[in-house]
Amino acid sequence: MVDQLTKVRFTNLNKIIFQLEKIQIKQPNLDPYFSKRDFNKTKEPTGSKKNGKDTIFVVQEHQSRRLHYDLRLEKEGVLKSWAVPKGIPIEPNKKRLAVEVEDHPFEYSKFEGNIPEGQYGAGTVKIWDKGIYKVKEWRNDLIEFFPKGKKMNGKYVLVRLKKDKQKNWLLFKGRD
Ligand SMILES: [Mn+2]
Repeated sequence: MVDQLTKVRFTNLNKIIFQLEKIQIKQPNLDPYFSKRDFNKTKEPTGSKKNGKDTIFVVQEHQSRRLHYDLRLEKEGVLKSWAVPKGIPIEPNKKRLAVEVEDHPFEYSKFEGNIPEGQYGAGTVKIWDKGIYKVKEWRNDLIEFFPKGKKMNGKYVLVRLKKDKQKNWLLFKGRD
């Protein structure tokens, strides 16, 4: 016989499991990265070994079907990534669409080269800028960060567009 107290305990346990599942979903997850690629064919990195203490960023110029620039910010052992079709704004107040894409392994920050025809993102990848960065704020819908690169320098802001698909953000350079 299930008494009232047991029922309450089960309900609470389910709530806790639900919360844990939600937390897990928020953890960086490289499954989408691995599932999109055939590593017998592409030389893209599979490793996530971090070297150095600083938190790094990279922008990769990716000439695939359409030229775009991939902005990647290291967070919790992986690279949070956005594809920026029109490139990284260098001057304040120029807003650029940045489409959130799958997390990439840390070692992708060093990748340059060719992705073979027929593979996901086929084309060439070149590092456009890289360096370290500091975060002022990282929320679900707003990221304020300060990259120190050769081209990307000073205050930058990413804002998630709510009306759109949740993957669309705006990237702009703030006034320092
Ligand atoms: Mn890309």
